[in-house]
Amino acid sequence: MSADCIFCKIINRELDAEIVYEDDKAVAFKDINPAAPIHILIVPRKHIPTVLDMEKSDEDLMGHLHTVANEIARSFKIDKKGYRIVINCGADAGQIVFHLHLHLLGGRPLLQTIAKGRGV
Ligand code: DGP
Repeated sequence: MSADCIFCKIINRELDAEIVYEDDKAVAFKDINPAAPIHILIVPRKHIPTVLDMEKSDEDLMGHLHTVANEIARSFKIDKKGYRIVINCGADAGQIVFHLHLHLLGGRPLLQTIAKGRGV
């Protein structure tokens, strides 16, 4: 838990968000500024600022976050048509919230670019 982190506050129910999934290791909620019809953020309960800060002991956790993303893709019925999972790391990637998160994007054809943003 980091006192100033908005995602920690969402995890701890101090800030509202539309939570779509949670378990003992992860929480997932709708992005406040969706870039696609389905845009879900999957976050670990553990406060890890960026993917660069993950430790060897976080490897299972990172795998779990991907399993959760796949489960959510199935539940939102975008698994057959396809979806994108994005992790932004640092300023040049456009990371604005420094609590590690996966973006799950789908529900429309996504441009053939690795960039996030309005053009995903
Ligand atoms: P990134 O650029 O990877 O750090 O993306 C952070 C995302 O978090 C961005 O798409 C908008 C979203 N976001 C920021 N603040 C909030 C919030 O308070 N609630 C929710 N649900 N999403 C937020």
